[in-house]
Amino acid sequence: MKRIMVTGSLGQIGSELVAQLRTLKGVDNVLATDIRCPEHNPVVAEGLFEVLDVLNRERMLYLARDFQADTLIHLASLLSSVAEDRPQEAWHINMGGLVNALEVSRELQLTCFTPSSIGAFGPETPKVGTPQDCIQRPRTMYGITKVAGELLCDYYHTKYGVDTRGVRFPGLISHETLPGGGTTDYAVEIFYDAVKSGHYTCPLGADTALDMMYMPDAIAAIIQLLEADESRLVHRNAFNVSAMSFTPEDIKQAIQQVMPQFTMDYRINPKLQQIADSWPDSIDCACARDEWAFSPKYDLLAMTREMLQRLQEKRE
Ligand code: AKB
Repeated sequence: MKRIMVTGSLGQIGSELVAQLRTLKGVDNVLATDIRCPEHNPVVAEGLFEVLDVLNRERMLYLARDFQADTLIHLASLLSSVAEDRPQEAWHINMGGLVNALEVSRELQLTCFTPSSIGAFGPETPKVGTPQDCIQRPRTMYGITKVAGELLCDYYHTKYGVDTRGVRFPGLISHETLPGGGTTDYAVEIFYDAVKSGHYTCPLGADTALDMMYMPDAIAAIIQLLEADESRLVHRNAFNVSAMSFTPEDIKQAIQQVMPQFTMDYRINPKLQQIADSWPDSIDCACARDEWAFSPKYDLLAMTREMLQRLQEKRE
């Protein structure tokens, strides 16, 4: 991985990934792209940037060829909650963007990384210790596009030899860029509200367990998988990755260990609750550990301490 082009680079993952890749690989070796302009994101705007609608395959091909990319990291996609509100648009963007990324990768022989999600699982999936390979059958449009995407990435590898790689991300928590339109967004919002007002109203029930990961571990996982020896990869796409599984009650208690005055109440959002209830409680990451040494560093308390400290520093 020497010259990397990133789609959706102004999103939650992209803004931190681009910064880290520029540090590791050099500013001129990372081309950030997004459908929006980067003026509100000085970190991404500091290096090479091009506006790109991922549905425009010709422009994606032109930019990748012109930049002489060897790796394409395709992040642009609608998340689970917003995809339930606009299912046809979600299908169009999530699948159309991915097909274009895979076609460009095929034509230019690029390594192609794209994330799947715990949303690729459904109510029939084993809920605890969810295996890498098991029944999926999601009930959300987001999940349907993620399962189809996983299969498509496998297909492009076996049919055309494209070096496709990917993970199933859990909810990602970060203090840099807010997520938008996800079911796990509550686990980010709670920190912002804790620092701002000392109180949070949670849209999910107290005992709704979901997998989560702190952003530095997510960024490390992407880079580690992209640099993993191809001969060790049995799965390639859609590796289960997670660093912790917690409920709203667990995260409340973790915040109270640092901020004893923090309070939380509940106003359940039925749409989000239904989506969350159809996802696993905790997934099994043995394949990621065995095939490319996935090993996240942050647990709930370490992440909570750092999130609160960073957000407090930003307010000062
Ligand atoms: C979402 O909630 O939609 C995402 C995800 C788990 O894929 N954060």
